Amino acid sequence: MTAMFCYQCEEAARNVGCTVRGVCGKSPNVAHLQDLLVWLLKGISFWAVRGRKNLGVVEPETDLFVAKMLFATITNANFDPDRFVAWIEEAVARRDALRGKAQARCADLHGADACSAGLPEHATWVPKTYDAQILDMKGQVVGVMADPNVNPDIRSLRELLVYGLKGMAAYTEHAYVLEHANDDILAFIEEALDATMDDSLGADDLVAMVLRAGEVGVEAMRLLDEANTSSYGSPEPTQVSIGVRPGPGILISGHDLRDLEELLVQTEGTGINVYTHGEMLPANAYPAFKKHDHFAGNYGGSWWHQQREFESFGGAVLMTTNCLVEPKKSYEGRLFTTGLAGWPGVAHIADREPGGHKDFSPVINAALASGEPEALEDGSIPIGFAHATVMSVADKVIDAVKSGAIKRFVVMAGCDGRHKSRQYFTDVAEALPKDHVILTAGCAKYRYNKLPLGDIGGIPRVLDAGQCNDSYSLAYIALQLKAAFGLDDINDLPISYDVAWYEQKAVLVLLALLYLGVKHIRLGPVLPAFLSPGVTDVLVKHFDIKPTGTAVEDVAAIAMGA
Ligand code: SF4
Ligand code: SF3
Repeated sequence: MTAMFCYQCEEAARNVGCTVRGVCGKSPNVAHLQDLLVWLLKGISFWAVRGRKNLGVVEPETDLFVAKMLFATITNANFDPDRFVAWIEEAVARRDALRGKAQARCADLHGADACSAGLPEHATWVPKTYDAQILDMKGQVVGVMADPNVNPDIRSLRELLVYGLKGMAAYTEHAYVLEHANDDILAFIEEALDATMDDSLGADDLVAMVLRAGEVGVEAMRLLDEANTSSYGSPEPTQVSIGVRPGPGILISGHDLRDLEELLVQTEGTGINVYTHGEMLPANAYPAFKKHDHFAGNYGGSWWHQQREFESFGGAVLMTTNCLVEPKKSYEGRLFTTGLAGWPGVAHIADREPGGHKDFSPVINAALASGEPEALEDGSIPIGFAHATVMSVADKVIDAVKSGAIKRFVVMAGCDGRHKSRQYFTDVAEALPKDHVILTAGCAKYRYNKLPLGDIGGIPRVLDAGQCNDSYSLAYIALQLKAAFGLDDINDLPISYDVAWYEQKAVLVLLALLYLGVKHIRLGPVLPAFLSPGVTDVLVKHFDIKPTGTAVEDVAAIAMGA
């Protein structure tokens, strides 16, 4: 197997790139297949953009397929080469169906010769066979470093855009699963993918496209927020149990709320308790889920603790999305994936048919045949501070700010990860002055959500808005406070940003914040490897982005309003 190159997440080896095997566990084979799939998605986009703009040819199912496939290549979602081979075959078939329609329409309008000249390879390439090794070889020459002569800043901006689009695709796919659609988002994803293959675009054009990705990203997050809250109600302040109950259990992780809904219905009356893990924790605050008596609370911490915690859980485990870690033999037989998640050899629950539901009976049977969860801790933690809750006490919050009881908010949203340096976020949370309130979303919260940080006049000092998928709440709260205080500039709010990143949804959240004009963001534990020195300079110059420093220095600066 020859070298791979991937630097899309915070764990990129040596903060340069993974070249032997992903730190995440991604094999070179899967890395090459993912590179080939993304390249083919650019080929689909080539035809989708031209079909949509000039020819009246639109294939909505293929547009959604592009988003799903970008989501499938997000860090820690899918490691199964067989699934990628099948998706590559589907990508070629969809691209060529779109190409056929677009070229036929073009020929009608302009003559056949005008529609088949000068086509780029990604718009036309077809493999001789769908053999994994053949596809692997092609993947090796179409990845990030395929053309060594590309200007490093151009490469950096193209990849920044692709990773932001992966995050956007994930949010959008979640909304579509709940039957909330905005085809303009899918059209933008294709327009931007197509732009990454356009050599006529310079750095300024790509910076503009990156900021548009932030703008469309806000809409994608709003759409998902609407999908979640209209389906399951607005999250409400909730004390979630972190202990265990007697009896068999299913642990559900990832971000897909519809999977949880169907699992809760199908486990009703079976004697099985359903617990959340990692990013599913915020589901405990939704009225539609809380009404199930066997919805038992949260078990364990963030994604990277899963090998130890899935083992001690003892029951069946269902991963609905990222972040999946290589399973240990001790629980591999009771682990299931569904949706776009996958690991070779791990049982996969098939998608629902239109109008139907998934069949979780294999998960239920595995739970009934397995042991009971071993308690890791007990007590409860507060969650459910999404925008509706926070804005329902807006007067109290505004009064607290005006009276000085709350001096500052610190947005500490984002991801968690394995690096020891992430202790920084725990240290910051502990050291912040007692009149500072943390606003969080995403699994970054596990670095401090069990600390006794107290409250300010009944307002908890950690306001947990939910999953990384709920980051919209934080932007919404900031915009509402800006209006309430009559400010022109969002940066005049008493809010500091100390964001933890790991995967590509956090990249999209960052782009959304930049689009909203937020400056002075601290980003850690390290700046992304895919930012070239030139692109980093642009971000520093225009947005004053900076890497996290030491906890002591940063807390001192935050307390001074920086
Ligand atoms: Fe490395 Fe992250 Fe890519 Fe995995 S996703 S191969 S850890 S850069
Ligand atoms: Fe975490 Fe994988 Fe959602 Fe990125 S890192 S927040 S799960």
